Amino acid sequence: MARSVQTSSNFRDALLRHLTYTMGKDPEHAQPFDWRMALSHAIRDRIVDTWVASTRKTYEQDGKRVYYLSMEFLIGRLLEDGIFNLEMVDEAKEALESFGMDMRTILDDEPDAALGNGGLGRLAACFLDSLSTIGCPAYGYGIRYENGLFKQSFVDGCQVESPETWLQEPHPWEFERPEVRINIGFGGDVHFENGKTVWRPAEMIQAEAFDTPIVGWQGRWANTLRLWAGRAVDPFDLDLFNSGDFAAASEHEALARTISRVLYPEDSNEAGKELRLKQEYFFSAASIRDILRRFDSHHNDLKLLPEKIAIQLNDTHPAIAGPELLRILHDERGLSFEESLHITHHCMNYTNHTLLPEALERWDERLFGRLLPRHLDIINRIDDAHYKANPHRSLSARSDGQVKMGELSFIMANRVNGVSALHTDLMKQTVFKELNALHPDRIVNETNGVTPRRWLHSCNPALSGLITETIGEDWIADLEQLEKLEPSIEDQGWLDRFMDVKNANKAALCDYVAGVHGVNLNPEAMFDIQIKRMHEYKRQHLNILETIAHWQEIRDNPNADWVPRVKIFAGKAAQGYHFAKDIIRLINDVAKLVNADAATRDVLQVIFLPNYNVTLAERLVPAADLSEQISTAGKEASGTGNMKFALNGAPTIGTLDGANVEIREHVGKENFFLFGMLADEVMQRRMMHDHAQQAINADPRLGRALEALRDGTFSPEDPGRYTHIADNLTWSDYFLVCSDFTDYWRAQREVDKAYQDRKAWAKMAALNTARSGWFSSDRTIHGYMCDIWGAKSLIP
Ligand code: NBG
Repeated sequence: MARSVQTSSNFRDALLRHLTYTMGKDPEHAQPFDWRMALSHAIRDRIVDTWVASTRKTYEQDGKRVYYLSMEFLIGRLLEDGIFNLEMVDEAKEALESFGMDMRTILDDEPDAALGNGGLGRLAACFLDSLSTIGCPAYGYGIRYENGLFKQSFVDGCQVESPETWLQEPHPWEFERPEVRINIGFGGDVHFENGKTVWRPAEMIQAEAFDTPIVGWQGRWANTLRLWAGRAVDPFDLDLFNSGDFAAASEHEALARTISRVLYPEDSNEAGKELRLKQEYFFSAASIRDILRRFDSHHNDLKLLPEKIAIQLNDTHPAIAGPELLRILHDERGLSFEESLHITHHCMNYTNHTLLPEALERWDERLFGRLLPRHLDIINRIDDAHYKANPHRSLSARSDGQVKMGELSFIMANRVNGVSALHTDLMKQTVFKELNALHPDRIVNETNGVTPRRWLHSCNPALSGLITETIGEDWIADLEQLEKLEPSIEDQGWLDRFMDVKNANKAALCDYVAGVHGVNLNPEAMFDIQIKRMHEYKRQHLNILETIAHWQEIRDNPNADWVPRVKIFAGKAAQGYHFAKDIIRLINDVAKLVNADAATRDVLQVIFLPNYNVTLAERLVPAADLSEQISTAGKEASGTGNMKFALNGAPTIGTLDGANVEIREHVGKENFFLFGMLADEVMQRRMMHDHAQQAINADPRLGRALEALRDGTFSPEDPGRYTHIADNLTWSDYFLVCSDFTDYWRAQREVDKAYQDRKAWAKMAALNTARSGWFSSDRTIHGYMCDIWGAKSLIP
């Protein structure tokens, strides 16, 4: 007791010290920003102690280090995460309250670090959390985007993008490392001199390192996230300045900085292709140099490299790291090509995150050769060596004037993995069929997971508290212990408490939406939520079409016993993806009409919340009753939102796609609302030329909903606005919205029926929580460590 009083007064002192000496403020005049910075620094000090100890231990033990190269790290806010991981919630709260400050206000002042698009980037962030919790020595390497992904707002229901400004205020979590600056070359030509190949780049940009410590559960270990920022080698030209050309004098710096300015949405179009390739090489090459420098500081035999390091390529974006490592080993360190290839191969692994052909990176050979002439030669040699070893192969990493990064990554990698059981199987049958036949042991599956610290313990403290009270707190680092909740689920008193938590979370969301958006949601209604990037394969349009049909049905028969629902959407569309933007606008237009309809608004509300990000997800996931995971089967590699919802007690309505398959197996088929075609049925159905018309003819509800798009019901001021969506669904419908509509409708009515029996529903929701323990990213990381990296935990 005495000790805890002692530590909290120590922490209060630390807070005051940072407010005074780091921020230069007096408590009397400090703003929430000053308090947030002071609190962040006080928490950061504790993290740094762990960080320094972890780094020391890693050097002492000289174990294998894991390097996770990723174009995206969607880490979100860090202050609350740090406080929870260090178990300092009460201390921080008390310290702030002693100065009359409310902790929630301070936490909500932090901007969301939006350094990613969606699942791929968030997965990387969950992995960092798990690597630190497990104590596996690891580094995340990425780009310090000054503006991240755009901010989304709506004007007349349309998505409008503006730059994200998370770095405009000082960012307390990073440490600038001006001493770690690496020159990265582009362009130029390749010479042969004194028996050696030499690449003479025409342009140089400096990569400067910024480190963020990532602390694990209970502060036992911390790893590093190292992000690279673009800097000019020669930032300021004094001669130009003195000659009066002030703008040109700093042009170098401005150009160099553009390389780490924005993140391109992965499914955007041609725009910025060259800059994107430059970004990929920029951070991959800086990371490889840094990895070798660290290796060299303690070893002098490059043959040891595969024993000491494992590099994970998060999708193909960092694939150029392979040829870069090979180039350094061969051209600069003088190893033979074969030996360099052998070493590189045993260091590299590749995770595939999508089977969508348009998302598999391919680069025009001319562009590639212009920016990276030596790498193009090396890729040729890698591909030739593969051909020599496999003379019957028909594929190649270079064809039709393109460099194919998927094939290249597969050929270079020691292990290739998919992110759910179904996705890994489909990889073997489709995109990598031939390569899998040649290398049958290379592909492994590592089903995705999410960190229970952020996605339950910290985002849903009331549920976390109930769980801990019931089974103790070990579940936080060993999520499968949630199984121990099952006996309590038989106890009605416990189930009531479980639902009280859900209802309180829903009420909190209602307050937030009313406060920020001025919309009053009905907290008694079922909260039905679809939040993810906007994409046709994810089928937000299937959801809104069903909503329209449902609304029409309610209007036909307003006095029937309807189950009240609130349909919640959130998600960003890539700037250049017009169809996805039109779906956003449609949802907003439907919301406008439906929410104003006196005949239906008590039982149906629709809302699209702007600027979806990690922070918004943390509000929505705990408040969900129903999780929408309705992609066309075969298209969603895994999904991770699906896991977050199930873990927080929201059953899924979904197709047999991605990790939904495994979620259903774990939670039990009676606790999952399944609908839709299977992946092979999808392929069959697509062969029918009139699949959509047949589906429309067979289901008058679908026909009527499409008609409402055509007749301007939702856009009377511009009746033709949604005709193209109706036409697309009627005449092409690649993602089979129409063919799955009828079964989706059926499943939704089953959901209604189930929700009416509140006791049975509570049980289903609680079973989703109790049986989702397998979807922890700790389990996933243990899988990577054992099947792919051969890495070990250094926590005793
Ligand atoms: C996404 C998939 C998701 C998957 C995440 C993480 C890309 C390219 N892929 O289904 O669409 O959950 O990766 O693996 O962002």
